[in-house]
Amino acid sequence: RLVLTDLDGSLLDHHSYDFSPAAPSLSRLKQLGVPVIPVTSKTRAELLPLRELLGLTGTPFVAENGAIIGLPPSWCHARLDRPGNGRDGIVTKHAGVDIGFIRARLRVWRQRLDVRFTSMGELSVQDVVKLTGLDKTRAQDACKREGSEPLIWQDDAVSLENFRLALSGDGLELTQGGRFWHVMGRGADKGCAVTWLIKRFAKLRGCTPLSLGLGDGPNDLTMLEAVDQAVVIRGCHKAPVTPQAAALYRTNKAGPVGWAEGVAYWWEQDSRQ
Ligand code: 2M8
Ligand code: MG
Ligand code: MG
Repeated sequence: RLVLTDLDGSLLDHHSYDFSPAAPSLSRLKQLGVPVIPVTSKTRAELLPLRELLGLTGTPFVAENGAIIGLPPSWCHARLDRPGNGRDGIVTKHAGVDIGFIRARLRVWRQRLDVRFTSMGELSVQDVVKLTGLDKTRAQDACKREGSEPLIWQDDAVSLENFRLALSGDGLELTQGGRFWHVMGRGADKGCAVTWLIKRFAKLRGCTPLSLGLGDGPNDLTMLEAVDQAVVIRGCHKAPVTPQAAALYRTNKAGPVGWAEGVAYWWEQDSRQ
C-alpha cells in the first residue's frame, strides 16, 4: 500500500495548518509500514521542516504541484539515480520548467493580453503572510519557487481563459489551489509525479502497490485519477472537485478530520474483502 496526499486543506487545516486530528491515523499507517507521501503545491524549502513535523522523513515528497520530486536514499535506485547531496541524501528530480522561464512568460502575457494578476514573486513576505496566514519564516520558504508560480487572479473569467490559452502555447499550464492559481510546466502535474512514484515503488519492491490518494482542490484531480482509491476531502471551492476515478469517496468533514475519515473508509473497505 501507498498513500499519496495533498497537504493544504487535506492533511493540514486550510486556515491553521494544524494536522493533529489526522495524527492518530498517520501514526497507524507508519506502524503498518505504509509510506505516506506528501504531494503538494508547497516548495522544497517549505517541505523540509514539514516532513520532520509530520514524521515523514523516510518517504519521498512531491513539491510545487509535481515540478519537484524528492527521493530519500531508500527510494533511490543504484543504476537510475545519481547519489543525493546534502546530509539527508535526498535526490531531487526536476520534472517541470524553470521558474525563470515561467516568470518571464508571465510578464510577456500580462502586457500583451492586458490582464491583471499578481504573482508570488511580486509579493512581499508581509503580503504572503497576510494572504496565507503562514508565519514569516514559512512565508519566506513559500516564496522560494523552483518550478511553479502561484498567482492571485485580479481579472475576469474570460480573460483567464485567454491567459490559459496563451500559456499553453509556451508549454505552461494553470491549475487551481486553495487560494492561488499556479502556473507550471505541462506534464509536471501531481498525476504525473504520482504515476512516476508508483512505478518507482514497483521497480524497487517488485510489486505494484495499492495506491490511495487524498486531496481537496482542482490541482489534485490528476493525482486522484492516477491512484486506485481516491478521497475528495470536503474543501473550500464552490464547484465540486470531480475526478474520473473508479473508486471514489467524498468526506463529510473538511481538512485533517476529513483526512482521517477518508483513510478509515478505505481501511474498512479493504478489511471487508
Ligand atoms: C500556496 O498553495 C496553496 C495550495 O492549495 C494555494 O494555492 O492556496 C503555495 O504558495 C504554497 O507554497 C503555500 O504554502 C500555500 C499556503 O497556503 O499557498
Ligand atoms: Mg489542497
Ligand atoms: Mg495543495
